[in-house]
Amino acid sequence: MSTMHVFVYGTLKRGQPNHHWMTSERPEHGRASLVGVARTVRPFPLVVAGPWNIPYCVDRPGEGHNITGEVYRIDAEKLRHLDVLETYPTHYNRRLEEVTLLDAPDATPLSAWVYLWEKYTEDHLQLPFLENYANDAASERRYVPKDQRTLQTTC
Ligand code: PCA
Repeated sequence: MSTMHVFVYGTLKRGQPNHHWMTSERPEHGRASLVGVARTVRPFPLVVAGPWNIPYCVDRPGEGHNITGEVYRIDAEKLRHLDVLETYPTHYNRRLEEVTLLDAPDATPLSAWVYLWEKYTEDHLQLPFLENYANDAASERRYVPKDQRTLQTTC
């Protein structure tokens, strides 16, 4: 069976609101196993944006920070399952990016799928650039789960 890596930096991380998409083991949802905490080799702007406070890794490599997230080994079914959540390719795009495991900083970087945001505007680039996303209770920008998005908006 072919496996690959995905690097998650937002709501799919452990302790975040969509992590159950990683751990679901229904056969049609595929399989994922945690490899470790990692950081992107290239910096990116990581922002929380829009009416639902969604974390976005903006597709402008070279700006922002080396982003901290988690790498998982996944099968093709899990990638298809995550694509449903992320509405790939109409909402997010995804690309293979190099990431370094924090506990193996001298090892060859891994190539991992990352969901990237190409549809940014100048407004996105005015937001604070994060290094490590967390949807914590104290945040003013609480993530609104997909099934709670009743707000109609033109954003
Ligand atoms: N989910 C994906 C992309 C942003 C998000 O919230 C992730 O965690 O990497």
